[in-house]
Amino acid sequence: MSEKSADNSMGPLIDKAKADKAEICWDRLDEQSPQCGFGKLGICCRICAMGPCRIDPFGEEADCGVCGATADTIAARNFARMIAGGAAAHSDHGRAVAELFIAAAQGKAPGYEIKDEQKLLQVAMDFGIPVENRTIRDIALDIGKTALSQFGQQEGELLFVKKAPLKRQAVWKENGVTPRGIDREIVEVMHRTHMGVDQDHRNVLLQGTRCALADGWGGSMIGTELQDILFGAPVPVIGKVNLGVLKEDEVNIIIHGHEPLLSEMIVNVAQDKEMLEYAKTKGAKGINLAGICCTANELLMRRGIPIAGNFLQQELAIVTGAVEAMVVDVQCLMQSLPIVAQCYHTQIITTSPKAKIPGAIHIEFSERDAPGSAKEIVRRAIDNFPRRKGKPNIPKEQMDLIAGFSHETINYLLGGKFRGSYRPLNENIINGRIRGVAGVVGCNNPKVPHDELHVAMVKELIKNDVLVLQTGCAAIACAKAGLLLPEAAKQYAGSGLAEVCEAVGIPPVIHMGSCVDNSRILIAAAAMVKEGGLGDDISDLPVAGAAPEWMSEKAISIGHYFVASGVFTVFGVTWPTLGSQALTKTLFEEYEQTFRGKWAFEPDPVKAAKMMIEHIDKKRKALGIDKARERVLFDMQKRRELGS
Ligand code: SF4
Ligand code: MSK
Repeated sequence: MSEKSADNSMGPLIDKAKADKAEICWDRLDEQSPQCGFGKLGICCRICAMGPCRIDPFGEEADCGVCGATADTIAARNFARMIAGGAAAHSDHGRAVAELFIAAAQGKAPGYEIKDEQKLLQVAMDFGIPVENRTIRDIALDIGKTALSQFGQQEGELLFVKKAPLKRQAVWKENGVTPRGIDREIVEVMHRTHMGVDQDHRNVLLQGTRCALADGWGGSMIGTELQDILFGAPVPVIGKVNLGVLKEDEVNIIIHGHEPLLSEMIVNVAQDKEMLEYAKTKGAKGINLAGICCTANELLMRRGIPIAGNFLQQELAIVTGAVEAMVVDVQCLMQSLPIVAQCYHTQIITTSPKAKIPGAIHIEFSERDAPGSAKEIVRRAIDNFPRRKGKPNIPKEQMDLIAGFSHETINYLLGGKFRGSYRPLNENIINGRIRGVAGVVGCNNPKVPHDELHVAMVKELIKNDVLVLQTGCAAIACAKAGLLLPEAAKQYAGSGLAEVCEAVGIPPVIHMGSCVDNSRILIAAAAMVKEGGLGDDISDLPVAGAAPEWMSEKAISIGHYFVASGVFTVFGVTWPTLGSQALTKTLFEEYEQTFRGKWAFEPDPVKAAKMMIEHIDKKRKALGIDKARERVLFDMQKRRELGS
């Protein structure tokens, strides 16, 4: 095992990259080290030309910027801007889905259609759109237009806010953070963090909070719900994960990024007989698609497409020498991809007008002719197959996993088709077989050993009977370690959780999708509250959240909307407000009073898991169900009840 990664496929490829003189992110991290201490602590500011300014964390030199801004103000502005960046990324993804959705409903997007009518009717109900005696297309058009209007809405409340428990909605109202419109909240963060505007760190953070909520209960939720209608709500699917899914004798196309809009079409085209025949003329036995990052999660869940890897594997996939084309859309794309690709034969193809990279080929996705763009891309990849430089070096590592647990699936799996409900989950939490639920999500970061923290944290949680929900690169990390299989329950989970997993036939670690799909976790939490028996707010639930290897602004936005929704959330690696004691206290302590959720920072994943378990136990005690857990005994009668 390499010190850089817990994944055995990585060490030899990192060595190969060195031998091939392909510079990868760990080399660049070395070149960047030591990194700026002021930046790490969140107390440097360059938002006006009187600066850049930096605050001495020890109070010996400058204690404010040229304009008088203190460390608290600067750190709060930086933190709020991180939220705005993350919320913008998720929400602009949601907007792109809404736009495609409208075009599909109008019949102007060839190749796309409404796949999930049941979910369409559900979302129509959420939006208050009439459905009686109307065609699916008419309803869809209204849904698309209503969703799109949420971005530019100026007053009132976002429609999905109503999906939160009433008590949670009241907390938001009391604190003046109910999101009005998605774009409005992002713009207001940018305004209030401009030089010389909001200079009270608590007030800056409140707007950051409203912006994060506009992401979780707005932009991200719109992205998830509309993608489900357009491409089908995920159902459990068996898949494969890790670089071993690449095939030596086939054309390998990697799809990387976040928006599944074009890649859904690439999946169709790659299965086309004409394309398969064409691939054969170039000496390939077939066309093999595999994903990286969240586009991978989207395509695995809905189409069973294998996952080649997570964030830190994007460059190494190219280093295998087996990838004919890497097709990227938006977010988490390293600018180095075309440079690494120069050492091999891989073509990097950008597809979004919002994300071009020097050195890449640009084939723009247009909803008016998505099959055309997809064909051009697949053809290019096939043409590139004979240009491989020698025998590829594909690692043997690959693992099976089960993915595709949407809120709807969990409901069905737990309650059955005719009595779909979260009742069995709540009951098993109340009787103590399941101690609590944890969301472990987020990225990789080369500052910490790749995947190691995810796996260590999740193992500690399931060992202690905590059911784990995952999205993003965290889900991919644990899938590679074999934790997303039902068998993992027996091997790694505590006896209570293992019993439940065995009875229901689920893994102890549940894959719920991509980064925007963290909104599914919000909906699951709201459903647990609605089911009853576990309090009347998300903050009453024995649940916790974490991102042990985070790196992106999106992770901060996600973490903050979980905290503002009442969830204790702990991040690893580094924490961006440590230069301001006051702001850190607001996030780590005061938010527990106001929002009944709070942040914590703990780089050790096992210690962080223990903090989550402690929090879960505190909530169990407050609910009066801590005794039930002590009494759990798994006699034959109990086993029978569990299986019934
Ligand atoms: Fe410096 Fe204030 Fe300008 Fe920031 S806004 S760069 S702290 S003068
Ligand atoms: S892809 S945001 S590295 S999870 Fe969603 Fe992975 Fe983080 Fe990107």
